[in-house]
Amino acid sequence: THSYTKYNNWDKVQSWIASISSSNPSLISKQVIGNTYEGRPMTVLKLGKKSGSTKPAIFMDCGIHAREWISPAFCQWFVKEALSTYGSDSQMTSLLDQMDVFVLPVFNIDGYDYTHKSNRMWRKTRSRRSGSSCIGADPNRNFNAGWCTIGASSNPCSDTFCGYTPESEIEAKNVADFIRRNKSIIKSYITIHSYSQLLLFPYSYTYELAAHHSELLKVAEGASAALRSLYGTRYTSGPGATTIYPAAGGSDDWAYDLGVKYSYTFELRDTGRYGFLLPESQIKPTCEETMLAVKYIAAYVQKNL
Ligand code: 0X9
Ligand code: ZN
Ligand code: ZN
Repeated sequence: THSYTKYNNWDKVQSWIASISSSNPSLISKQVIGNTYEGRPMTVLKLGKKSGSTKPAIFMDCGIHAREWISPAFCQWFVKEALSTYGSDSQMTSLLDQMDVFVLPVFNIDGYDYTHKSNRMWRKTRSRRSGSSCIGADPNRNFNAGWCTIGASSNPCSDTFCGYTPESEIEAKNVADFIRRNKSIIKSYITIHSYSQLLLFPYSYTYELAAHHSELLKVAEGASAALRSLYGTRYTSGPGATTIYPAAGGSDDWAYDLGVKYSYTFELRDTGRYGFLLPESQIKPTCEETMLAVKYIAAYVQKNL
């Protein structure tokens, strides 16, 4: 049975997606944006009060990397909190009245399933190509943003394999197609990873500063301060290239260059004690503090529509 304070496997997340979207039809709907390599449906949840006109939106994904289990846990938490606080929390109410939030609870479903069944430390997709016995590519090296020029490998056996071409991974293509299709309404792209306690923004494929660097930094610092206000958890903010490492082909840089200005990558708890194996006892505090940061970004985006 599904629990917000446990790491749910894909079967549990899938049935949760079905039940949560049918239980709240006035605030949530779902759409399949394509299937994974192994044929699992990628379902995007749309949160927002129905409105006559087209609303601006935020897109958030979790679980690009299979082993980062706190990430899908956060997307599930976010959906629950959005639904349960709409109508009582003035910020959430105003957000969902004015905007839609698209949530992809697990991006790399095949990999996530594999970490539950076979190899807890798997990172990549699970795609196969004739000519190599190694499986999968790094979805966060497979986007068309300085693709495979730095911090990525062209070796199919590497954990940071960039893939055979940009969007060779069907999961990356499905997400990129969805964002391209909805480009005129998507004002912010938020992608959730772990671990290191960082709030990153473009660029990671180059050391050049983004055109909106100062504003992106200001918002990231505000979001980090909001996060820290709950339990004192410290985050570092900055451009990916200098704050974590240079790495091309990421979804954040790709979305930004497409025109989605407020593009952020979260690296959630912790700083290495448990790393990817963050205990379930930390799911609730991690999600509660991260909610404050995501809501801070959302409020800023909303104010600047
Ligand atoms: O390397 C990554 O993809 C991310 N770190 S992780 O440990 N979760 O793998 C950081 C992504 C930062 N953004 C880009 N490199 N574009
Ligand atoms: Zn990651
Ligand atoms: Zn809460």
